[in-house]
Amino acid sequence: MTHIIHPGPFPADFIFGVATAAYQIEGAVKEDGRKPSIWDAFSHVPGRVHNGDTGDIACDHYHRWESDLDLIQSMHLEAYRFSIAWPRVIPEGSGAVNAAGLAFYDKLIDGCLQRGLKPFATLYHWDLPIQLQGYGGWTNSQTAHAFADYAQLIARHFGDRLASITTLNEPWCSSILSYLYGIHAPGEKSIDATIAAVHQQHVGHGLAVQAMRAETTHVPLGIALNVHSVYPADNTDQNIAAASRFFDFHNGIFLDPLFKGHYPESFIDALGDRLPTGWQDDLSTINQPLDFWGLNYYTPARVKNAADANFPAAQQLSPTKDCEKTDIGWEVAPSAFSDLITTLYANYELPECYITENGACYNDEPQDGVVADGKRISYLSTHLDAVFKVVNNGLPIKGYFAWSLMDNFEWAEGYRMRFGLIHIDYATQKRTMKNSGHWYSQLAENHSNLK
Ligand code: IFM
Repeated sequence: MTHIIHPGPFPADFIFGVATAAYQIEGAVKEDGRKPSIWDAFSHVPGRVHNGDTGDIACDHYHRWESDLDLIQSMHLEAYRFSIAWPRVIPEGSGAVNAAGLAFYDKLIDGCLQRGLKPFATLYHWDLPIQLQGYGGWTNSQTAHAFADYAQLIARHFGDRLASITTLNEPWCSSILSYLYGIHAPGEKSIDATIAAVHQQHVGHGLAVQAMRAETTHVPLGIALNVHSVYPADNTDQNIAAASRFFDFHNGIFLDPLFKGHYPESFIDALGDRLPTGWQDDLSTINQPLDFWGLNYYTPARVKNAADANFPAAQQLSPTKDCEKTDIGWEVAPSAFSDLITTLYANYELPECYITENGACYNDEPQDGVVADGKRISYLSTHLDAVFKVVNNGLPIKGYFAWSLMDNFEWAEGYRMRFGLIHIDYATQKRTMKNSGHWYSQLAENHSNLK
């Protein structure tokens, strides 16, 4: 169903941008001293990624960054959110710094500034240096400390030129999806490893914020969370209780320690004995004041009670046959987006927010040079309208980053799932602006005329 509306006008200081992540676009995985990350290893294991796809070449952005930045500039956008590949700048995770890695991001950041784009950097979008996985990856507190050292280096080297630094992107994915469901690298399926990873990522975030604040007071610091908007499958007491547990276990275990300084009681009751020894002493490190937080939203979770579900006795349902879905099978529900933001601000003391990711997978291909992706325009316009509504209600949402600038390596789905505003022909690396890209550019241009 195509339904296009014209959201806004947004406040003049609202920022429109696009987002990407290093492993999904850069390629050049063996160049200039970069060493492997867990995703290099994982994607090369047969059966882990659809079609055996890897990020070896991806969008070849490492070599095409200048023309890619030109494209963003041509879209009248104000900001570019990208991630820094930890294994490019500290190839073994800790220890020796790779000057060529820093030089790449020097060029990228300066290239943004020269084009009037605010650089929003993310430190960790899942490409953990593989050396650290050898010691247990995020299950080991050593990784949290290595992350803080890496963060300090980035703040020292780039801090005065960055518009913001996000510590972790979607720690739910790099713990639960990666250590419990085994879908993302490193592909484990262990409840103990999951809980250790959740906790050590929190510690890494807290230590990183402290280390970066010691380097610079200038750059705003935050974290990006993919908080689920959770609905019970129906109004039975059992399913309402399941939805509440699901919220605690999938959202609360991230939001509560970060913004309230403790884990949800239900989580501690059920699984607290599996947290690393001395976890209580880490809570004040985790609960750092932040300048902003990022919300990544795509789709709601509808859940029902299921006694045999491993985590946490609640089961997420697949979207029903008749509901509107994107090509990856995710339900389209813009009202869940505004409900979620409203609920979160009612229940947590949250700082200013950027929508650090929102977008849709539609796999339209070019025909005569045109990608007619009307469904993506519909998705973006209705979701931006949801953001506009909460901004109008006085909630401090300061900007919106469409996911994604261009089609890219969609993790376990490989290249078959396309989220870009720009189409990539992977055989030739030709970029084609989709109709959604033109639509978003127009929106950004109209907005920039307000300034
Ligand atoms: O592509 C991912 C991104 O890396 C993290 N957030 C969700 C996107 C779509 O699945």
